[in-house]
Amino acid sequence: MRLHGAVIVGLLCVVVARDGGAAGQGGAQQPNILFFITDDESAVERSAYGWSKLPTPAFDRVAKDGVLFTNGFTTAPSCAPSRASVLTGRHFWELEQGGFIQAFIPEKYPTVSQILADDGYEVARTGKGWGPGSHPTLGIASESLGRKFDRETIADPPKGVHDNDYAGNFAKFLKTRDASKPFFFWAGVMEPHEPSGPDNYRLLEKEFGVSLDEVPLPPFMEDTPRKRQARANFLYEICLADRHLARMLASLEERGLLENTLVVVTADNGTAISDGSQALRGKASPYDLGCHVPLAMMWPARVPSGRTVTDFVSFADFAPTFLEAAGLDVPAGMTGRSLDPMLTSGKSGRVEPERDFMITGLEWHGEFDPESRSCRSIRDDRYAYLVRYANVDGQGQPLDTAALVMPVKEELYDLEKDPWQLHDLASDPAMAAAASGFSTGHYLATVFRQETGVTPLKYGAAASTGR
Ligand SMILES: [Ca+2]
Repeated sequence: MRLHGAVIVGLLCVVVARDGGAAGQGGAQQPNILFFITDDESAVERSAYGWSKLPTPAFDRVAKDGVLFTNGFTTAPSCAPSRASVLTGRHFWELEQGGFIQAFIPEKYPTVSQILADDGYEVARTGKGWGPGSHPTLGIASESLGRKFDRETIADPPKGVHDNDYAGNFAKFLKTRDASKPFFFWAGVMEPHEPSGPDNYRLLEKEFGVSLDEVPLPPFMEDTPRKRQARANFLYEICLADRHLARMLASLEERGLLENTLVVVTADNGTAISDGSQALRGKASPYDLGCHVPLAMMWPARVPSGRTVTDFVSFADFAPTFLEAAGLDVPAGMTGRSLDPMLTSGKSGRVEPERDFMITGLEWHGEFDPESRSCRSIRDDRYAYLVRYANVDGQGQPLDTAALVMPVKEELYDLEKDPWQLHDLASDPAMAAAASGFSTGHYLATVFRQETGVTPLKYGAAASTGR
């Protein structure tokens, strides 16, 4: 019987240490870690994934000199729970208040940044750290990411673009850091989060050579000049973010630090597509546009380059990866699983066969009754299945606590035929019969229910014990 790797780690309390743990005690040189995370960007926006033609050469370089992940997923399509998973190595549903936006991460959950700092790493950040949170004094705050480097600014930035010179701040950090220590630097780029400047589509063409007619529109969007402009205004900021990444890589190179730095490039959650009734297809939705994010990693000293890996990789896997890379023990409570064996394997394709599915979901994204975005989703190479659950009954009255986990709607998509998840097959009788045979069916009845507390309505019902 196959089990999710995260479950195995959680049950057996596996303690991981590379090279016998010597790296943490002065053996092999501990790597630096640069974690570069943009705000609100789906994987498809990057040309490396084949749909968009947007030039992001720095991201492409990281992929070429390291590994491109084709199935990188945030745990939740929302800023704070997504970032909380990165820091704690847990899925959002394991973090109590940390699973919500505008709440806090309870202090009992150790963060990778604090563990690294305790081991002697210099921890610092620029831009957006963990957040947004409304009660940071009750739990961790952005300060858990060490010293802030935000003073370097860009004079007269384009409209909608923050004036933080992220790359300049990283260079400042490199100049002033204690060179005897390895570092963990969190580059929290606040682009391409909306609002975007209204005329930046002109800059996209002028500076990056992408004209309006080359801007790709998801097929559910109406193709109008105004919407093309809005998309281009947004995409421009991705190019700007990539320019910062290029400068950061150059700064590392100039100082001879690139060789032993683990560089991770990703985005916290998917693209916010403002398209009226279709707005939930991206950010804050359980679809790929909400959860499937760009992901590339390089570490020249240790990770063979030029590979494309199809394993399903979660944001909960980052913290164990960073700790193992540093030769440190992974706390038993971290349910993510280190990517270090995969990174160092030299293999492409599906490296670890058990990484053949992903569970994501959301509790809340600031909406108010009666709207509910609460959902859980499971996705494998072929199918995506999701359940939504309500926070009010049919009369608009709040449900009691027990009822809050009751699913009210399910959706099923065949990604091979319908990659944009536009044609819900959940009510198709033929699909229901076929679904019981696909690999996802197994997980719906076992791991999905165990990990998320939600019983699927149909496809997992036969094998579940009921609730
Ligand atoms: Ca975000």
